[in-house]
Amino acid sequence: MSELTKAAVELEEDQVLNLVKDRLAKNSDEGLQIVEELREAMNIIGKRFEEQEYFLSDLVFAAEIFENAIKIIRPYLKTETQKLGKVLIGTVQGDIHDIGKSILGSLLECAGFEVIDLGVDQPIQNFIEAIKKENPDIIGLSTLLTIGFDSMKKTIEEIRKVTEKKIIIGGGVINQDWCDQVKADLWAKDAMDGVNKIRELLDV
Ligand code: B12
Repeated sequence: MSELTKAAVELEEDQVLNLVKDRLAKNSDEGLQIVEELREAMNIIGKRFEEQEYFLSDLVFAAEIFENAIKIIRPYLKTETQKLGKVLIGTVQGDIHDIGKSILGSLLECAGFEVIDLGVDQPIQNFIEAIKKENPDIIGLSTLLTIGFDSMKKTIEEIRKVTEKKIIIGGGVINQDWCDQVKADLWAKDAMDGVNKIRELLDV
């Protein structure tokens, strides 16, 4: 486990933010690697929560640390200036997990996509209205909760009635089996994989 992952798991905010700043000062290309190490910490924190070693308040604090770290990292992620296409993203209704989806949004923007981020806990109707208004090239849905399955499935069913644009999904619990069952077009294991798959799909 890296020093950064360890500090994040221990919820040592000052140490995490200082390590992030130091590493970026030494090597400005490390942004993605740092995100990955923080994500590893989140997985460990999630396991500790499951084992009742950490409480909900710890998850809230962990999320705050992660978000503050991302604020420092964001300017270091490479930004392309061309517009490759428009991506609509959001977390489905019933789920308030935000961090993974927002990282996807940041990486897409850095890669040169226009991103419309609806936010979390989004009712189907909000997706439908945004699709009609924005006419995105692709739609990305996120959930981290097992109980997000039904919500995601229904959201996809309704989106299919108004557009033929492709739907990509992601979030902690999602795998190929889940993707097949909710009838999404494809899934991504992490945000970078998502960006690559979206590029492939749109041929850009
Ligand atoms: C932080 C956190 C919270 C924070 C979220 C704060 C925020 N602003 O987002 C708070 C405290 C609010 C929270 C609440 C809850 N949480 Co929570 N949470 C977590 C935790 C520790 C980390 C999640 C995270 O941010 N990970 C880091 C990011 C970067 O990773 P990621 O989300 O997977 O995203 C990456 C990829 O999946 C992908 N991706 C994500 N979305 C998308 C979308 C697309 C289109 C694509 C292509 C890719 C993509 O890209 C990202 C970057 O690579 C996880 C543990 C874990 N292992 O994930 C539990 C976890 C997800 N939570 C869990 C639970 C149970 C809850 C609560 C129900 C707890 C409660 N009793 O109230 C509530 C849910 C409330 C609700 N209705 O949503 C469980 C879910 C279990 C399950 N399978 O259903 C987990 C797994 C913890 C556990 N092991 O028990 N949580």
